[in-house]
Amino acid sequence: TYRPLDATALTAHLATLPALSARLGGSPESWTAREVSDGNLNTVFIVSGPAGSLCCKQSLPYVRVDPGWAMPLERTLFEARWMQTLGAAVGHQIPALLHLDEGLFLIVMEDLSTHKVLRTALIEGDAPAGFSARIGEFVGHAGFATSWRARPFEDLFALREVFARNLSLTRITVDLVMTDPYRQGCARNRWLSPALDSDVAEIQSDSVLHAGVTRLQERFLGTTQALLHGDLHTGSVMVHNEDVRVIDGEFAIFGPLGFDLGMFIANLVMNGYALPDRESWMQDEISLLWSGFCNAYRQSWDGNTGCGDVGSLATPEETTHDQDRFFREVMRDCAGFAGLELIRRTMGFAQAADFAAAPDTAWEAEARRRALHTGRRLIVKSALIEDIEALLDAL
Ligand code: SR1
Ligand code: MG
Repeated sequence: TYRPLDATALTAHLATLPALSARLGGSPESWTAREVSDGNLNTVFIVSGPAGSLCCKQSLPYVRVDPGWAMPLERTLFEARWMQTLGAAVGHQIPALLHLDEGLFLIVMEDLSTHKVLRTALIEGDAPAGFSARIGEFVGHAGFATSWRARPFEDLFALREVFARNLSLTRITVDLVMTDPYRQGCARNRWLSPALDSDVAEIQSDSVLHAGVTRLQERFLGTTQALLHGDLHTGSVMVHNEDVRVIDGEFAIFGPLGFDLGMFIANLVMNGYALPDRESWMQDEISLLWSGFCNAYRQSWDGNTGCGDVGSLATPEETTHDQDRFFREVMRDCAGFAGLELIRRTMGFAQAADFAAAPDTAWEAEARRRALHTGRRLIVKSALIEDIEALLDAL
């Protein structure tokens, strides 16, 4: 039966589970549980014992940072399904799932306390250069493995049905990312100061921009290219030297790959705008993300020996041509979704913490203004942004 677990109740619950108790070692009296909740939605505890530690994540019946906002509990079930679905393709890039309790809406996974949240590392200036290549590979391998190219379509359609039920969190994305910021008077919007009033007013009255946003809504809800992470910002990645892990797959949904890539890029861009001397570093990371993605996806495509059951009719030359067409389409989506993320993290409900790390308030206001204007440009011009050079020019 569901009940929110505090540290004491969680420890007592783990003591009833022999496999997890063995991982912790010793007796339950020797265990410690420390709350490390950091995201907007759930509670997270690290439980440590003499032999090891566990990360325990539980849904609350509301949004953790806004308890007046009711939220169904099912999200941890979708996160567990996301981990199970991706295990074969990218298991080394996500935490190991150790236990799922469907009644308590509790998942227990590998503790990554040796790692640091990428957003924190970026703000503190100690992110290991090149992490974006690993994220690109993750999106490429996971994206191919959950596409019609890699699986019999009967299996794929069954998987799509599972994630098509991830309604509550998809509603959050549709509202917070691609609707609210463009609505005048929406109570969930907020921005730094009156210095941005006129920039926000432009965003909310720009019919060319709104037509671009509508096209992206159509792409997000009408495309089933692959199973997305669905919330791939820099707070959903943990790094420790060369080890780069993607966490928090609770927003998983089938959609266009450019959604994940664009969201990640936008969060790099905001860090690059907020902190001094980051721009060439930021461009290098974005290039690595894109080449990592293309190489991984192309490699899986070239090496695909008929796991999917649709026979290829293409010659090698035609396949290369088809791949190039595919990557141009992903890049157009990527540019547009990066634009949506820039705008919503600057004036929407869930903002990027990077801005507050700017050297002073004038710098922060300018960084935010740049994010809004770049976001608009990316959305409006996305149809023309078909390769990495065009994307970097637009940034
Ligand atoms: C109410 S949830 C707000 C945001 O936090 C999550 O991480 C997603 O980015 C969501 O849009
Ligand atoms: Mg999250």
